[in-house]
Parts: sequence; C-alpha cells; structure tokens
Amino acid sequence: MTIDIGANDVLIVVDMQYDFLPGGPLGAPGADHIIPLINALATRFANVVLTQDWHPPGHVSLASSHPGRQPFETIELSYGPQVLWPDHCLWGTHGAEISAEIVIPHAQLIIRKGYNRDVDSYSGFQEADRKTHTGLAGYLKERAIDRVFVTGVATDFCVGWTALDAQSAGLQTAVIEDATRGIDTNGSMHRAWANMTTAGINRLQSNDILAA
Ligand code: VGL
Ligand code: ZN
Repeated sequence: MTIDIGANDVLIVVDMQYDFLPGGPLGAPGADHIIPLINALATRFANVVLTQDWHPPGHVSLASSHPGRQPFETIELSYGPQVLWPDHCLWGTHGAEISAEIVIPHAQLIIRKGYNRDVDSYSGFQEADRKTHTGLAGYLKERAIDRVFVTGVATDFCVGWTALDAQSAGLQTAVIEDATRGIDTNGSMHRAWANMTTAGINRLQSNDILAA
C-alpha cells in the first residue's frame, strides 16, 4: 500500500521527550530508533503537530504524589482508573523537552497536555476526565484537515489515546506502527492495539508513506 500525503493530512508526533527515551524514567525501549523515521516522515507532510506531556509538581499521575504508592500501580480517581507513573515530564525540566534530535522546523503547533494538576491526559485531544478538550480537534477542523497519522511514544498510552480520540472526532486516523514504541505494562500494548483495531484505526508502516 502506498499513500499520497496532501494538504488535508497531518502528522502528529506524540511526546518525543527525553523522559520517554531510553535512559529516561519512562523510557520506551527502542524509542531512540524511531527518531530518524519520524524526521523522514515529517518531510512528506505540510502539516505537523507535536504533543508534549507537561506536568506540574504534585501531578495526580505521579506515584510520588500518593504516599505509600508505587509506580505502575493503578488507583481509582474521580474520573476512573489511573496508572501511577514515576516522576516524568515535570514542566520546565530537561526531561520534559522534546528531543533535540527531532528536527521538524516546519511543525506548526505544540500541544501541551497534563498540565492540570488533578487530571491526567494521555490524549492530545481530551483529558482523562473525558470532558476537558485541548482544542486540537477545533484547530484541525479550522485548517480543513481530515486525515491524521500518529507517531511517537508511547504506543500503548499517549499514541493510542490520541489516535482513538482523533478517530472519534471524525478524522480518518492511522497509526504508523514502526514509528511508535510502547511502554507495555500489565498487558497495555495488546489492549491498546485491540482498542484501536475495534475503532477502525488503520495500522500502517512508514514505508507505506515513504515509498510513495
Ligand atoms: C505517557 C505515561 C504517562 C505517554 C505520558 O506519553 O505515553 N505515558 N504520561
Ligand atoms: Zn505523563
């Protein structure tokens, strides 16, 4: 399959920040290897949006905010289950910066998410309370963008939820599998792909675009 990319398509590059790269507190194995692929894909897109996980001190998703709790435990919050994470992507820190090896000077927009202390946000579209919107759907709509291609980390969290919400917003959505990497905790990778497949999200490889 080869796909021609045009003016109504967007590449979303999810959370390519130091804390999610190998060596970081939530490093996705192999995430450094997808950087050249993402840079190459980005040259094919006029429209590129980046997301950036961006948490205040004491954020509800951090195990360190819940005395006695350990990273990767799940707790129940008002909006549902929440996985507790090691400290990551604290705003203003080096770990929260997008890797300098991501070279996409024409990227139009960086959507920060997870900045409300009491609500997490895996998705670039909607926070975990499933009510608070980031504005990304409105931005894409105003720009007449109707196809979304998702890359980045983590496949099983922020990539997956971003793709599911894009598809729910009425955008035709694909995940470029070899340009993503996962964390895979407690079966999360299997679950994410099952949910994306059920939602009708396309599962592509970078060559489907780069070979065109
Ligand atoms: C992410 C866990 C916590 C992600 C963000 O980018 O997938 N995962 N915060
Ligand atoms: Zn986070």
